[in-house]
Amino acid sequence: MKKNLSILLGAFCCTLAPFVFAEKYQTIDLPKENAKTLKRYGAELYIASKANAYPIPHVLNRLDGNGKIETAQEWNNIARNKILKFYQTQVYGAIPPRPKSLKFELVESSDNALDGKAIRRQYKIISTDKFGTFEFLVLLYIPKNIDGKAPAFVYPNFWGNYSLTDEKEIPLPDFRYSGGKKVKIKEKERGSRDRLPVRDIIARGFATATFAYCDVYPDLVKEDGAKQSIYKIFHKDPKYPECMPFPAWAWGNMRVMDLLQTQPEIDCDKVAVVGHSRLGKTAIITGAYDTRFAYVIANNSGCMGDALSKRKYGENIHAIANVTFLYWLLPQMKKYANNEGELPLDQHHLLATIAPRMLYCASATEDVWADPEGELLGLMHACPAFALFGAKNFPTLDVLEIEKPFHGDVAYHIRKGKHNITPYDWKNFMDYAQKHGWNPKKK
Ligand code: GTR
Repeated sequence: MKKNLSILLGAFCCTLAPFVFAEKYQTIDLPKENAKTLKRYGAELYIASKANAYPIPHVLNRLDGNGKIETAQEWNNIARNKILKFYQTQVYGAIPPRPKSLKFELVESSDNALDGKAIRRQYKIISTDKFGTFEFLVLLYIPKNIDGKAPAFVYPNFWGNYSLTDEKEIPLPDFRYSGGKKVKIKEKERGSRDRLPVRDIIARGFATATFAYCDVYPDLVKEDGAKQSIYKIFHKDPKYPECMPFPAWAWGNMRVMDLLQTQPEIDCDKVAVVGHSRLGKTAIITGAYDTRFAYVIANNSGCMGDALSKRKYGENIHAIANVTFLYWLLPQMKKYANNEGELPLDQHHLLATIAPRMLYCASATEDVWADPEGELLGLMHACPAFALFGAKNFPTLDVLEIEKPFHGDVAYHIRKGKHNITPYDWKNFMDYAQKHGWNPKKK
C-alpha cells in the first residue's frame, strides 16, 4: 500500500511538477508484458510488491556461519577466497590458465590515427598450450596529447572491432554471430556502433583496447561454442560444462591486460575493465579474479551480474539456466532456479571481491529486465566490504535519481533510456576515474 502510494505520488510529481521534484526511478508492476513472459519464463517477473522476496545475507557474515569478518586482512585471507571458490565451482566455471606461451604480434599500426590524435596498434594475441595455438585480434588506441603514461579501458565488444571506429585499416571479418547465427558483415557497418566512443576517450587522455568477445568463445545458443573457443588449446575435446563461456571471455580480458603490460605508453596501475550486459557480467568476473584491474565497470549487467537474485524482479536464474542461455551457468545453478532463497550468497558477494578497488555499476530506466533497483542494491550490499578498507562514501536508494550520477568511493548512475552503453555512460565512467586520480597530464 505504502509502495503504491509512493508510485502514485511519483507519477504525480513527474507529470505535474518536473522542475520542482527530481525524477526518480521506481520499480513498478509491468502488467501487460507479463502474459507473454510468464508463459515463457514460468514466473512472475515484474510484480513490484513481490520484489525483495528474500533476506539478503550480510556480506561480512562468515560463510561457515561463525560470526562476522571484522578486518580487511580476514576479508582478503578468508572471505574473498571462499566467495571466488563458490563462483568458480557452482556458478560460472573456472577461468582457463595463462597459456604456456603467449605472443603479441603487431599486425598493423599508425602514429597518426583518429585525425592525428592517437597511436593505433592492432595486435594478434597468440596463445599456445598443450593442444595447439589460438589467436585473436586486439585494437589499441593510445592518446598522443599527454605527458607520461595513459590509463586504459579494456572493452570487449559484441560485433567486432571494425564496428566501433570508421578507420579503414580495421579488417572486416567475414561474419559475426547474432542470436547464435552467422551474419555476413557489410562495409556499411564499419563504425556504425557508438558503444566505445574512441574519440572522446582519447581526447580525455585515456587509452582503450577492444576485442570481439566471440573471437574467444562464440556465444552460441547450443554448446558448440566451447569447441571453437580458447579451450581447444587446453582440452582435447572441449565441452560443456567443463569449458564455460564467462570464464573464457574473462580470460580474453586478462590476455589484453598481458598485452598492455608490454606497452610502454600505458600506466598498468590504472587499467579498467568495462563491459555491457553479458559482458558487464564478464567485467565483474574479470575484476574479481584478476586484481591487476584497478577499476571494474559493469554496465546494465543485470541478472548474474550486479543485480541481486534474491530480490526476484526482472530476469532470473530460471530464465537464464532453463530457457535462454542454458550454457552460461554451471548445471549446479539450476537448483536455485525459482528457489533463490536457498542461495548461500548473492551477487553483492561477488562485487565485494573487487574491494578496495574502484567499482562502477550503471543502469538504464527502460532496462527493467536487468532490474535497475536490484543492480543498485547489489552494489549497496557490497559496500561493507569496501568499508573494511576505510571507504565511507557509499550510495543509498536516493541515487536512483535519473541522470544524477553518484561518484563516491564506489559509483552508480541510472541513465534515461534503453539497455545500451552510450557516450553518456562513458563520460561518467571517465569522470569517476578522474575523481580518483586518473588524471593524464595534457601536453
Ligand atoms: C539478454 C540476457 C541478459 C543480458 C543481455 C545481453 O538476453 O538475458 O542477461 O546479458 O542478453 O547481454 O545483451
